Amino acid sequence: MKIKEHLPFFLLLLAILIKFSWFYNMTAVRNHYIVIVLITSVIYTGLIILLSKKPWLSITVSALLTLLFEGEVVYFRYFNKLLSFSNFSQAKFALDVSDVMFGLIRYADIVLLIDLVVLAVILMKHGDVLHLKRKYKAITASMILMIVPFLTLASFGNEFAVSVMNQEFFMYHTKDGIEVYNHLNQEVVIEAPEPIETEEESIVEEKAYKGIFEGRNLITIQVESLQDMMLLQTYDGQEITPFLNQLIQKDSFYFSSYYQQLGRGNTSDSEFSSHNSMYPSMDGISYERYQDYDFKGLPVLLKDRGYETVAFHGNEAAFWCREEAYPNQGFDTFYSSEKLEMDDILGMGLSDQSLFAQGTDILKTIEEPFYGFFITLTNHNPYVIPEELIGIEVSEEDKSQLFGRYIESVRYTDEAIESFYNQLEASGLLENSVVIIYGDHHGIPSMDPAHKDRVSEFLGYDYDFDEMMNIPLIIHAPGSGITYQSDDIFDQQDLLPTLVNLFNIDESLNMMGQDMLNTEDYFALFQTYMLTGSFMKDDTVFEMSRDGVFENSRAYNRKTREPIDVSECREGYSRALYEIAVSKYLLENNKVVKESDVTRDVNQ
Ligand code: GP9
Ligand code: MN
Repeated sequence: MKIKEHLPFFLLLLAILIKFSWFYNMTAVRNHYIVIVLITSVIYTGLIILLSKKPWLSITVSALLTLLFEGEVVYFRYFNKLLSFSNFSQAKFALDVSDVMFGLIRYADIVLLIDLVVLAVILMKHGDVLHLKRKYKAITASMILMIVPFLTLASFGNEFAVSVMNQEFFMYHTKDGIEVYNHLNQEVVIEAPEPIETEEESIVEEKAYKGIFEGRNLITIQVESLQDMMLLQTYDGQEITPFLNQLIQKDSFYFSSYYQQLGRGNTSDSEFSSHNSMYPSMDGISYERYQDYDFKGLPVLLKDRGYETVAFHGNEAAFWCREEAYPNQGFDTFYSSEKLEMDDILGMGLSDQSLFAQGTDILKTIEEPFYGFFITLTNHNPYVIPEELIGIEVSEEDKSQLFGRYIESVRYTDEAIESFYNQLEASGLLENSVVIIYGDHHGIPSMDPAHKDRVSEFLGYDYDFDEMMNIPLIIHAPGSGITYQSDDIFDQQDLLPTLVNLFNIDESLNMMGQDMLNTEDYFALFQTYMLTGSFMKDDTVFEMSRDGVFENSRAYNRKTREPIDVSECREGYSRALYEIAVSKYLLENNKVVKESDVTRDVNQ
């Protein structure tokens, strides 16, 4: 072989190897890294060679695939997960968060283009080096087909094949495509899962706090991107959330280890989990997928008891399919941007200050008791607050980063909530109300080293998933005299069961969560950011491995930060999978409010 003659081809191979080494570094491949880089490189090179007779086709396919690789990297930076065909339903909302997306692109991403440059030069000048003899073409084609035995082996549970399949670009997307196709074609019937052995649930005879809020109005403030680490915390000697800190101290239940519970619908899933105590879907947006289904979540239960139920959000009604979903979720009226006066736009929509002011005026006109559900928007990534509205001093260096802007923005929302309280008090609505405040989900991704390092420095310990996904929950009841603080693990599934007890609206319901005031079982599972199978129980944090192999997972103690042997986490892992299967079964078969052969309580 004449090396010189084939030099352009070797250069192309080298560029492709660099491209994928970098790609898999960016998508956190840790197991079988070299094998995976080689497999993708072989398949990708094979495609180029097979198409090289038509240079424009070859370069178009590479360019399109490269665009996908970049999309994958950007998505991974935010969601800690590869894209799925089930993400298509989210795509229509992507433009509205384009500034977040563009903020995730790095200059270094240019590495992904390296082979395209080499390929363009080759096709222009030395196109023939890619023209292989027929028999070599056959070999190349058969190398692409190596996907088939891998997927077959993985389907039999071979650990190596499973690990490679879940990480390698072409195999993962082939598997994902088949799964999503089957779902769309209704070939998959969601069966009731087989019950698993778990610890006996503690049965509480006399429920604490039963009915103490019966008959009061309820106002929920779901705060955009509010993390618990901002509360009871100072920045340069200044309290970040002085008003919320004050609320916690008086007439409140405060849960400081409360967790977000999301599927594919982000903010809307936070609403869905909190209102329905069901795990949101990973196969699409729950508000879209289950919009015609029967629910008996918080708004419906209150409506059945004579409450007027009203939702407020300063964005278009169609966003996250709220418009279609809210009637069956139990809302009488939805005040979205179409119905509100859009008189003060900040970031993605109406400012929190204006939302609360208009909301108070509307609440004054409706008959009590009412349920007012407010979804704030101002504290949304990229957290840009106009100078004159910034109520906290942040250093120039921090201000140039997400972390500093986040602190300014959180303070803005804290002040907006304070104004809301003042208006509610002045209108006489506050004293007979209960106000719930919780964050919808995290605001600063811990997966991104640029943010992780600064937040870790701020906290004084490693900023990891247990801190990132920790949102605050405050249940404030003026005049109640309650000062209750809990650091036990709960999540958004647990809100409804807790309120069912506090408002005495108990019914025979299927709920995945539990009453936080009447349990000693502290458990939360995760499906986003940490992969399905991940969970937290007591002080243990278990993060399911990126490659889907249990033994490759990671576990640590959230208080000591010491590693824990993953073999101790089998039971929690099985429980997480089981609970997701039960929830999926109930939702997919529209059995949330109907008599069901499966309930959440595995001991029944
Ligand atoms: C959109 C708002 C923000 O209406 O709720 O959604 P997010 O981008 O946080 O999912
Ligand atoms: Mn949100």
